[in-house]
Parts: sequence; C-alpha cells; structure tokens
Amino acid sequence: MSGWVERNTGNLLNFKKICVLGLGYIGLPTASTFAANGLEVLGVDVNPKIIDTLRNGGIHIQEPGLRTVVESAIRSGNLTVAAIPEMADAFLIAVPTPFLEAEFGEFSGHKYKRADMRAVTAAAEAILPCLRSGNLVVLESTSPPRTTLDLVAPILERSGMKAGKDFYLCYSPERVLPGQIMRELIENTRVIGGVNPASAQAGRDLYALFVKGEIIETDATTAEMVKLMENTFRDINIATANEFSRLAEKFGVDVWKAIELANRHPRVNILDPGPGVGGHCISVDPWFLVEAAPEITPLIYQARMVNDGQPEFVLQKIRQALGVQLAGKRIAALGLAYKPDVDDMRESPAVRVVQKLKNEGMEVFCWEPFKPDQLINGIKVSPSLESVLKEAEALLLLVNHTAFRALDPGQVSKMTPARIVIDTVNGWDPLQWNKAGFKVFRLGDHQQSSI
Ligand code: SAJ
Repeated sequence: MSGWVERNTGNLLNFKKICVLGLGYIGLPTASTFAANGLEVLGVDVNPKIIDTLRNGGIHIQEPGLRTVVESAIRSGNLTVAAIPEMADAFLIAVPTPFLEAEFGEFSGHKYKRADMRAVTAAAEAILPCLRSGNLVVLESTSPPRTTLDLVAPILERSGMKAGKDFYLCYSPERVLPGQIMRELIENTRVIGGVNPASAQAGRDLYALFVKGEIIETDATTAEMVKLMENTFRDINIATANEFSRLAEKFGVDVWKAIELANRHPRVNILDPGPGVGGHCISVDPWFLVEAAPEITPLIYQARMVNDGQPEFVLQKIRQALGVQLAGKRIAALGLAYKPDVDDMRESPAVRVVQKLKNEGMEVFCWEPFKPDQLINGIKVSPSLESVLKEAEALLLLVNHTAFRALDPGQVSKMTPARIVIDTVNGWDPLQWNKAGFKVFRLGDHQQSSI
C-alpha cells in the first residue's frame, strides 16, 4: 500500500493541544512553531537540564531564528515544558536514534552499526498512559524501515486500542537542514506516512497548521524509506567525491577543478570531497538500511567505509606536507564542527582528524569559533584564533566556516610563524595564500601550491 491518491472528504481534525517528546534540534523548533501557530504545546524532555534552561528563558541549541520563536512561544503561554507527557490531541516523537556504541552486527565478516531505538521505545511507553481514542501519534525520529508498524504500534496497542482504528499513527520524517531549520520546517515538502489512509489524513491536518510546502500522504514504511534513501543517496554521492579526490591525487589532477568541469554536464552533480561525513544524520542513517538487510546493501556499506576512511586520507596528506614523522610538530587545526557554520560537533570528521594527529604525538592547537575556550570530546579549544596561529608551524583547515574563508592570508602571515597550509575543504584560494608566502597543500590536488 503506497502513494494513496484518494482522500476521504470530511471535517479536518481539530487539534487544540499537542505533546512533543524530545526537545532537540527537531523537537524544539517543531514544538515552538506549532505554538507560534496557536496550538497549546507541551514540550517534553527526559533531560532535566533542558527543561530548566527553557523554563529559565534560555535555549540549549544554536540555530538561526530559533531563540526568537521559542521566547515568544513561552511568553505567550502556548509553549510549556515538562518531564512527562500529559493527555493531548496529538503526540509527536522527535527523540534521538543514534547508533549503539558498543554493539555491532556482523554479516559475511563485515561489522555494521546498529540503531539505538531505546529513546523511541521509552517515548512510546511514556505516551501510553495518556493515549485516548481519536488521538494522533506521529513518529518523526529517523528509524529503520518498519519501526512504526513493528515497534511503535505494538507498544501503543498495549492500551487495548488498535492503531489506525481507535487512534491514528503516522511516520513523518523531518528533512530540514541544520542552519536553515526554521525556514525549511515551514517551506519543505512534508511526507506523511500513515499506518492507514485515515492516519495519514490526520497527520496532514496537523502539519497543515504551519507547513507551506506540499504535504504528501503515503504509507508509514514508504515514509521511513524516503528519509533513509535521501540521506543514503547523499552519503554515496559524497563517498564518490571522496574516492575521486584519492584518484585525482594519484593521477596528478586537481579534483576540485575536475568536479567543476564534470558538473557542467546537465545530468551530473558530484558533491564536494572533504575530511569525511559527520553530523547525526548522513553518517548514521545509511547504517539503518545496512542493519535492516546487510545481505543486499554492499554499496551503502562501502560508501560508509569510504567516508569514515577519509580522516586517515587527511593524515596521509599531512605527512606529505610535514614529513612522515609527525611527533612533536605543532599544527593549528581550524574548525571542529561537522560542517560549515554550525555549532554541532556530533560525529565530526574534524574531531576525528585531530584525535589522529594527537595519537601521532603532534601538538595540536584547535580553534572553533562556535565553541571558544571549551572542551570538545576531550579536545581543548583555544580561547582565540590569534592564540593558535602564533603557536603553529602549519595551518590545517578542517571546516569551511564563513569566518575562515574570509581570512586575509596577508594578515594571517603576520600572525603566525607557519608557512605551510593544508586545506581539506577547498576553502582558501591557493594563489592568494601562495602570494602571502604559504606553501599550500589541498586535499584532492597532488600539486603543492597549485593554481
Ligand atoms: N559533506 C561533504 N560534502 C558535501 C556535502 C556535505 O563532505 O558536498 C559533509 C558535511 O561536511 C557534513 C556531512 O557531509 O560533515 C553532512 O552534511 P550535510 O549538509 O550534507 O547534511 P546534514 O547532515 O547537515 O543534513 C542532512 C540533510 N539531508 C540531505 O541533504 C539529503 C537534511 O536535509 C536532513 O534533514 C538531515 O540530514 C537529517 O536530519 O536527516
């Protein structure tokens, strides 16, 4: 059952109060946006620190535009927060689904990562005592195929009610890009998969309160697959780019130039190589498909291996620039975030590169403009850019933050004794840095200081 086109006519469901379980990068923007659109929203989180911060008028996530919406939602009284859910018309589950750190699956000698579904299970169990006939429950957390049918429905059906008959149950993936969440939440196309058509319609009625993009109804498992396919497609595309960067170095080609030329073909769109793939989405979600069917997902598995292998490739690049023996050498690492212009360090390849350099015995001075003077995964971030530059004998660009791209190489050369630059993200114009007296090594380009 997929791609329903028919829609029963009838009155829209009338939602007055909803509970949003999980107040993270997706739950908080979603809860506050519903509240801004007139619903009474109870935001629920198991982390007491998050509840305290929000109750005290603070916010624990940096996302452009979020603070304003949360503050006004709380001030209006439409958004309140608590540790456990209450009775409501609808319940949204937006809790994390990371992978298990210590438990792996194995197929044909290959280890694969497995989804940690404990937070989804706990959220469904927390809803259970509040669930009433006619309610809507929506799972938003990225989940392996069939989670809505095989994990969430059975928990909720312990109430004695039947999903799709006595209450509505949907899967609706979030698809927003960190850094642009507030806009994309409203404007993106929204896919809503119901356990039956009536559930999908109920989901549409709810999200139509603020979604301005198209709302498409389908079945729950299709909606789960859609989400996983989107991120897996991107992961494989980036893996291709990363493998091209290795080939380019072998064959004396500048990969950035080659990709630019290949992308002039009307049906080619190769993404950018870099130090690897991070974040809690693209580096995690493909594993949910591998876990679900390892025997038919060799390509998805290999793409993960290639992207996870990229920090090692960066290490080789650094050896090329600084010599095989790295112990005792002093390097300034610029950027620890998982991608440009976000404060999120989860699964960051930059962090992995820094850890590798430390394991080599290098002295690594880190600068991350979003986390000055803080400890990130055991890595100390310096208080300022100046302080790392003055210590270093080489500069390593790991994240293409706007602030780094804007650096003037002439100015930088006066602030550092370093005369070697290793650019893993094509953030700096080699010609300009060359002119300022730096020898430039770029990932995916075999030449030094190439122009
Ligand atoms: N990256 C590259 N090369 C590229 C693009 C990205 O190496 O050309 C790296 C980034 O540096 C980062 C990682 O990939 O380490 C992921 O970054 P991203 O910007 O591609 O994606 P996310 O994880 O921030 O957000 C993705 C988005 N999915 C897609 O674009 C298909 C977003 O729409 C999803 O909502 C989000 O995952 C999610 O929550 O699943």
